[in-house]
Amino acid sequence: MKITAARVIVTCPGRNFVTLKIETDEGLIGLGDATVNGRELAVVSYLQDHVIPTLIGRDAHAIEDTWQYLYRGAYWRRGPITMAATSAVDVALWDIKAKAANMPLYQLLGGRCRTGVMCYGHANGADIAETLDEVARFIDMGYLAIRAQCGVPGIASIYGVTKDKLFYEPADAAIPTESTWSTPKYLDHVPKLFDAIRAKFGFEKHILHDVHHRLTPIEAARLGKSLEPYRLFWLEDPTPAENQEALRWIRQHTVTPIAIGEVFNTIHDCRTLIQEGLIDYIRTAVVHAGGITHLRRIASLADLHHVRTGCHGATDMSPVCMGAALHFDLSVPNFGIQEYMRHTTQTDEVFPHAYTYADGYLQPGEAPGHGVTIDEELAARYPYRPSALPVNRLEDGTLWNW
Ligand code: KDG
Ligand code: MG
Repeated sequence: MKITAARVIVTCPGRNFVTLKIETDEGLIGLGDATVNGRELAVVSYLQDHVIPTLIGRDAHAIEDTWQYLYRGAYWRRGPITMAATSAVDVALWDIKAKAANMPLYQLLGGRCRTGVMCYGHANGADIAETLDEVARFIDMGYLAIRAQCGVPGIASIYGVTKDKLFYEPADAAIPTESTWSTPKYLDHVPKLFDAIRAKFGFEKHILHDVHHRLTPIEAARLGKSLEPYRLFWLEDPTPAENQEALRWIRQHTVTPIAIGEVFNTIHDCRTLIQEGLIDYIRTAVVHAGGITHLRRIASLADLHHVRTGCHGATDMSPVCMGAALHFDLSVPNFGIQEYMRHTTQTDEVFPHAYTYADGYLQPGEAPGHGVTIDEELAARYPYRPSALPVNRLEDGTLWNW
């Protein structure tokens, strides 16, 4: 089966998405997500100018060889743009292969390892009382695991907390907006949130929290220690992890489980973390870490070291990424949890999908392929809108991690 055409579709049904569509001489088509939040057009160019011309005429079944061709063959390995483009091709080809086999993708990946994919939703509130209300709402929706984020007194705006509830859309302006950050205020407030959550709801539900790369290792160690009584499922992105060795500090001080990796692109970004047992969950996403092919490699390494998966699933992972992730989640032995920040109705309409949510679990569905399609006519009604992620400054104006 030969690849006859490939095209990039950019659409903004509430937020920007970049989708690769690959066509074959047997009439089968495949879709892959290539969205990099705030840098969408860089991936469009990478695909259109450098990848698509090399795909035409290739064997659509040769997934591993194509992956190696795009990774080794580029000479310039790794990086979010290269790996998102590679991922889009990889996922589109897995979609095609599974359609050719007339099977849902998870069957090609070894079949089900579990009955469903446990997911977590986002409870966020301006203050502790509002966050508690949101946690209650997710419990009512059947969630078994809930991420809790809360405004901090004295900080005007904070990562994860907005007026929107089921979806959170941080890329809010063409030129990045700026927010202010205070580590001391945050560190004093956060334990109060989890104290209130456990006091009100007990310990039955899994509770998670995202630090969004804001702390130094020793500050993160202090936070992990102070949250131990509340038994978090995970503490996410406590520090930026370009410096993987820094995670040793956190590990030496706390038994709060650590999750990291949503901005990682390859196995090399998490090799030290996994091999030295410095983390508990690896959060690499299908779209940003080289597709199903590379994510399975990361999961296999992680499995050797008792590290489980926890794929990134914010709104900027398109439904195509979410669909593919669910087949991966169902089929890897060391699955941990899947993030599920819902998409807007417009996004769901542009990307009809087979996956469903019920009672705390997601199912990828039984449609052949990954089960996500695109309504191109509808997509064309939502043109690209430049949107950048915010930046963050300390109270004295020093640029900090957002
Ligand atoms: O593009 C950035 C978002 O995906 C990110 O801010 C969301 O941290 C995030 C999460 O855990 O969902
Ligand atoms: Mg995160």
